[in-house]
Amino acid sequence: MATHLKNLSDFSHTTIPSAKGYRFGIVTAQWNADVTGALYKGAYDLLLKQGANPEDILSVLVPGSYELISGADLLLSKQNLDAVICLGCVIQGETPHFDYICNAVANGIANVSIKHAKPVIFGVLTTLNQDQAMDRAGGKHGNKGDEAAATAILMVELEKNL
Ligand code: RBF
Repeated sequence: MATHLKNLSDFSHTTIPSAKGYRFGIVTAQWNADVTGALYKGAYDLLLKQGANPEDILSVLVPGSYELISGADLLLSKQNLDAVICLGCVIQGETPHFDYICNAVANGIANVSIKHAKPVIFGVLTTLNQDQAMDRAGGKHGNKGDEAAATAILMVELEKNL
């Protein structure tokens, strides 16, 4: 469903389980930091709201969205975590960088998830402009950070139940 029809912070269609006792990593890209800071706040607050302990949330920064891949890989290699949430914002510019970065990050995050057999969540906004990004970072379309954190909890719950 297109995000203009779906509020990213509306979970009325599903039940988000408790996150108590689960350990999460959050990797946040510093490019477009006003947007990614809002994504981080959304993700962190949702984990706490669902019962996660603050000491069970390990937060790190990386320079840009491209580095979310190695950031997530490092976290899962060096820490005992149940899931990693990757947060970034790639805004279309005048160069082909947008396509390269978006494709690399999407594929890279999927590969890290498969390598470690752990959920690695794609909480990356890919927008045409800053307004579209702000609309999805706590604006009129909700917060992609909330949605990424809810997805992480749901995937950890799935893994625990198998
Ligand atoms: N990183 C982002 O997270 N969002 C962006 O919109 C973004 N745009 C970029 C545009 C250009 C022209 C370049 C060179 C980099 C950009 N990056 C962006 C940074 C990228 O993810 C990575 O950190 C750097 O390319 C590493 O040198």
